[in-house]
Amino acid sequence: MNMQKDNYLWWRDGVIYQIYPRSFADSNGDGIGDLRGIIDRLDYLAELGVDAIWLSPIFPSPDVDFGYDVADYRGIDPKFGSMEDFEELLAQAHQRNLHIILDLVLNHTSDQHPWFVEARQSKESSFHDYYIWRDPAPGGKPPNNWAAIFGGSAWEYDEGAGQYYLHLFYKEQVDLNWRNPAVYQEMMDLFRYWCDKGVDGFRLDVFNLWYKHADLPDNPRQFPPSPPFFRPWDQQKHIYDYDQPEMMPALAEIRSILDSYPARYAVGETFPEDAASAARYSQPGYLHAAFNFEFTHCQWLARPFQRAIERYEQLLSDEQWPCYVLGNHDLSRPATRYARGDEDGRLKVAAAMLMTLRGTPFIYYGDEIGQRDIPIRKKEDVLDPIGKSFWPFFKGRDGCRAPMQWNSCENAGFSSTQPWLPVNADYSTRNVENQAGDPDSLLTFYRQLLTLRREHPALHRGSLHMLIEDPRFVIAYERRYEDETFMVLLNFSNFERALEISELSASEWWTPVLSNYPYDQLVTEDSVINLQPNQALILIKNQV
Ligand code: TEU
Ligand code: CA
Repeated sequence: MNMQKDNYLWWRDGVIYQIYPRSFADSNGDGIGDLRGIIDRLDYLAELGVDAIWLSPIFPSPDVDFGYDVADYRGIDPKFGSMEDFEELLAQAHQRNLHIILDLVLNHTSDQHPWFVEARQSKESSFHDYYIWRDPAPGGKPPNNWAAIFGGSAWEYDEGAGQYYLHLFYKEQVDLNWRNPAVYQEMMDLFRYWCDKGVDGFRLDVFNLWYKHADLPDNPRQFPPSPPFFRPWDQQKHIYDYDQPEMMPALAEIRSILDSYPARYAVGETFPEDAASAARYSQPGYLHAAFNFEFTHCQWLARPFQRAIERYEQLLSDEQWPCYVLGNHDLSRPATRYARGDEDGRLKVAAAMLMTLRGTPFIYYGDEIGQRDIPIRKKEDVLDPIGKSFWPFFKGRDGCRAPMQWNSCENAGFSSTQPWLPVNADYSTRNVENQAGDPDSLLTFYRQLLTLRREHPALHRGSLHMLIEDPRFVIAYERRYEDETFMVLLNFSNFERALEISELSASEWWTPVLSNYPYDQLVTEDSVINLQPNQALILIKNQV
């Protein structure tokens, strides 16, 4: 690993890699990825040049929503390994300067969590008030009109308690009552528990849903419904079921707990995704960052991407830090959205952009080799519960969760047995081993980008100036820090595009430092650069 500049801060200046643990590497041949598998691949991640690993949930879970239904916030699911394995992962990661981020799902617990098992026994149970219960409305109906994000009503009647409980996702994912001081305290203690173990940061699942309006009023109707239109959820204005003001002090307290340890980090997932509310929750004193998902909705055109960057930069104050993603475990992979056939040109442009913008970039496992979604053909094959319920309107999220393609051996080197989800059929050619040995591969380009970014504060810390106001094909910007300036040129089109440097930038000389095409010439003020189809070109300003 390269020497780091003195005030390099891992979560601000570095790059974060998301692992979906079921699908990364299986060490014991049960078809499910595990912590030992990750330990075995730490050298790969260190070589790639990332600074941190976000692990999708590894806590004990009955897997109704594959880990996003947690039955014990302080344990490790045996299918992933033991607490000793986790401690070893932490130690081995730290040895390589890799930080570990856990995914905390604190809006809801599994219905198998001991708190809920107790809570549903009766109204008198001391855990009853850990969750949100109401008596049936007249006629036995649900207490209000709220809808679940995963379909149907947000209320489920429970015989044992003789009341309805609230669930904004599946009925097996029961919403916690954050207004109960005991729940609140549990959560604050949980942050301390994992920080004391040496965990470096947290990704907070749907955190803006933690607080609901205390009186649970009906939501007004939304007409016409919002996309994707077919759920009761889409037919309401969500005034009372999330984004309540009590969120802010809770985040402030979490922040002060994290700040009592060195260099801890919290990144939040707002749902529904909304750049403005993400910006509000990541103000100084609250979360370090909140995901901006706008890129994941952009068509492959220069203008929408540049607009997304500009909007975001405007939303954030100078003390705030952007946080970009191209994909995650809920979304179709960028390769499936952007790439044409088996070609990776566009993915190189996307990578160059992500790695040279202001802010913390996230890489979802497998995107560095351009993994494509696996096809989902039949309802019987679907494992993701929302794919089953919403078939055929939505086929679920299995497509982006297929095993990591390590090599051309059977099961792509992921496992010695048949994996829990099929490996993509292209694994015999598209895999880490092949790309690591290929100077023109996407993986090699990612490695080069990460090295360059780490070595130059201008690329991670510098200011950002757009050079073309209303781009049709090419996004061009400068990154500057102290006496260093870079120019980044990204050709989003599939054709050659000529750029006159004098029109872009002051009269200086530029030296190309990285591109996905061969380059040799120095660029002078009167040069015309012919960008090749989907070329990304990074240049550095010569010192005079
Ligand atoms: O996601 C929030 C969420 O509900 C959406 O991202 C949803 O998965 C998507 O719109 C479906 O198309 C978080 C987690 O990332 C997700 O994996 C969990 O299922 C969900 O919360 C519940 O914990
Ligand atoms: Ca395993």
